[in-house]
Amino acid sequence: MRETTEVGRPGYGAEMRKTHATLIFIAATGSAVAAAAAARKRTTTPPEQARTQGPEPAVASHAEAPRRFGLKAIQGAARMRVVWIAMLCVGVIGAVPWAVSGAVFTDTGSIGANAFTTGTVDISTAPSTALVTYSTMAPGDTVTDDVVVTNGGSLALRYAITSSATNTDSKALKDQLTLTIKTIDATGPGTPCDDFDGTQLYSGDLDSSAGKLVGDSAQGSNSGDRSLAAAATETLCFRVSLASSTGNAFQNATTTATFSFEAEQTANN
Ligand SMILES: [Ca+2]
Ligand SMILES: [Ca+2]
Repeated sequence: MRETTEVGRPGYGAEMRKTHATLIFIAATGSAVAAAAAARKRTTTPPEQARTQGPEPAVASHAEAPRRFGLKAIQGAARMRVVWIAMLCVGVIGAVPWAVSGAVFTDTGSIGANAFTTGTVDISTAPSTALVTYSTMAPGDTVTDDVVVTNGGSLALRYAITSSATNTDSKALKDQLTLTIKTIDATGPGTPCDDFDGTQLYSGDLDSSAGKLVGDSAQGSNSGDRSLAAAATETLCFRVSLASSTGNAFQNATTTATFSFEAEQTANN
């Protein structure tokens, strides 16, 4: 009996180590509390069971007891795991109403029809051709006429006037002519240019040295540039004179000039 007992105890210990390892696994996966409870059950023998078992249990009894205790511990751990899973489910289910209640009413306001249209720069003159002409000019003659400059665009503009003159022969009449430009008459502007006493804007060769008569067509505000508000007009007076000193070499000579009014926007420029 003693030898059997001594042989049986190591076997009993091996079974218990297996059970203990199982409990540790259970505890690691679900519940440390379940593992502790299982351990207490494993190591504590109920008094009544101790009395009925007697001092020396048989080898078969020692082998059977750990299995029973192990099975109970596993069953206990399983129940605890079920409890934990149930608690998790309760937590998840409890969170669902919160997620659903996160929906809120929304609305969006909008402003449409935000349209943008660019303005226009539009300059024109009246007349648009043959502003000043003279067909039988003699030394000392003068011809004067007015031109109305109109801003037909929707933007304010500034403009410059340039000239390009050519001789139709080799006599260079253009260099014998003097062009003078003034603003509308100060005296009796209703009959423009007959008094020719407005502000002088230019006086020189018919085509100037660089073609520049009034202002500068280069972009930006330049000295002499004329300004016109949208839909505004102004009248200028052009006068061309043939010098009294013009010699016989210029008889039957012809020249033609083109005056250009070059406008640009005033805004941001
Ligand atoms: Ca006048
Ligand atoms: Ca300019």
